[in-house]
Amino acid sequence: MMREAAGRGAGLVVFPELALTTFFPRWYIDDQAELDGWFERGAMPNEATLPLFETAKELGIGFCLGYAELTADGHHFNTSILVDGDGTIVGKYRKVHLPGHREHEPERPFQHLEKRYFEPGDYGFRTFDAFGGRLGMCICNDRRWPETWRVMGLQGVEMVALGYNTPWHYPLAPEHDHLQNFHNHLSMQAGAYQNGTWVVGVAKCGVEEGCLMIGQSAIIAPTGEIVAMCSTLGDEVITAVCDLDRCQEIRNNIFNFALHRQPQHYQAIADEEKPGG
Ligand code: ING
Repeated sequence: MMREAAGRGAGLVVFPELALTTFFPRWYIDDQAELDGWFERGAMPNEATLPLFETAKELGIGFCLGYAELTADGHHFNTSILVDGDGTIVGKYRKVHLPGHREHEPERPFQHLEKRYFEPGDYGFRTFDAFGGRLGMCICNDRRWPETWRVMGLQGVEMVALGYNTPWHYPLAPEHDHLQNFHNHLSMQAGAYQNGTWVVGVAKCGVEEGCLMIGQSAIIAPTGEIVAMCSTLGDEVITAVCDLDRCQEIRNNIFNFALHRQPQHYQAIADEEKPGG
């Protein structure tokens, strides 16, 4: 798929969340060695990913890759890296918003044990000057939280690359299952428009180990418009020409932060919730 993208002239390929493995948080795994087997140990590239790095360098194309990270000192993160066209890691992100639950809940049709298997990311939401612009990353559930986008928007982000593994069925609110695709695009389009940034949101989709996950990967302009979208649940490559200067149409006008924001009224957003709401 990277070769297909490069053949179309793409300079950056974005892969999904946990692109190297199945979405193993859907299983209760009580053996730590078995669980750690799903993680990439230490620094990247490792033996398993070296071919990807080498192919990217051969093609002169950058990529964003989501994977499970086990650090040398034993910490577990849901991570993504940004690698530029000569194979240099220019950005790294660790998922901040971990959805799901911590304890085994056998009554569920499948688990969502990200709170058990990963620690909340410790990098926060940073931006990286690469690919001729300012890029940021987030992962899956992060896209649903407006804070994710604004913290990067305040850094002048021009493109946010994110992957997601989103089950169609949400056991605690099945009445919303039919809204998963809508909420996916709602979150990313709002993030794009309200911060004047491009967004590339990439699904690992289709039926994985019996679990149907949504697709509709999309490339979204700073106006919030979807300029490219996948239309199947199979392996698909979508591309778009993303003029990062178009961010200014939004950032110089409707969302000119210096001109219009009133941060003296926003403190509540950064505070802990008060008990009882
Ligand atoms: N997955 C899901 C997501 O935030 C989820 C969890 C599914 C939340 C459906 C709400 C509804 O897209 C991950 N991996 O965060």
